[in-house]
Amino acid sequence: MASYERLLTAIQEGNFAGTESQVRALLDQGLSPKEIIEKGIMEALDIVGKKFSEGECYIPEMLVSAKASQRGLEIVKPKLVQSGFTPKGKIVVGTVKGDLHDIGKNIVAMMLGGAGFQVIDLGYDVAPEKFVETLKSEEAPVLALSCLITTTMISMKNTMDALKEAGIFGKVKVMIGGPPTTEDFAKKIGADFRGKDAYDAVERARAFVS
Ligand code: B12
Repeated sequence: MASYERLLTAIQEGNFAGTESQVRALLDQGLSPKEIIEKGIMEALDIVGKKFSEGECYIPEMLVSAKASQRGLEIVKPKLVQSGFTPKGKIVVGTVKGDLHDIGKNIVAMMLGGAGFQVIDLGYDVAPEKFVETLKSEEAPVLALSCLITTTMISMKNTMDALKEAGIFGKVKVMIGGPPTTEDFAKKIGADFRGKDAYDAVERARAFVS
């Protein structure tokens, strides 16, 4: 019998097979992908993050937990995306330069994809110029930026500056997210919105393109 407790343990232990089987079994039990992501995957990473802060675990443990989470996410992804909608618009998504954290960004990208947007995911450690180049070549009206470390917030500002230099500031709607970001920070760098989670991202993307 699958349970959130078992999923939390599997992710914390970096047990890939256990993570996959718990996620599959929770889906079979009728639990929603949204709930599995929130109560299972994100909760487990929160626990790992707290342990890391308190010196109870180190980067290798954090990394295997992150990889286990990604395996779990791959399993829920088709369920999120399968509802079958017409594309609602293009959104360029990425984690900013210097930052390798991509789990939250992947969830945001997945949810946007699931909500019918055409997502162009540039991955992590993305340079400002790359965002600009892609926004231009794809003629995408929305940009979603993620960052997890306080020291990489500056890359969000640099990306906004690059939009200004390229003459597309104001023409592209920009949303930002990730724990160190705030609404004040968004205002300061000229972003249109700061979202707290992937649901905020979807809601705001809908408003941006409507
Ligand atoms: C997993 C992890 C790693 C993995 C990342 C693997 C990967 N592929 O992502 C590895 C091991 C590589 C790693 C490395 C490091 N990490 Co790390 N990591 C974490 C950990 C445990 C989980 C992060 C995570 O994935 N959370 C789950 C996701 C789902 O949440 P999320 O990203 O916040 O996303 C949600 C929302 O924020 C929001 N969101 C996110 N982006 C966006 C964008 C938009 C537009 C919107 C609207 C919403 C939105 O929606 C998401 C879903 O709802 C956190 C601790 C924590 N509790 O967060 C530390 C943490 C982020 N790491 C930290 C640190 C310090 C590091 C290192 C510097 C450690 C070191 N000394 O080397 C390196 C940095 C490497 C680098 N240059 O990036 C610190 C950051 C502290 C700070 N504030 O600056 C944390 C907070 C740990 C801690 N407590 O100290 N890390």
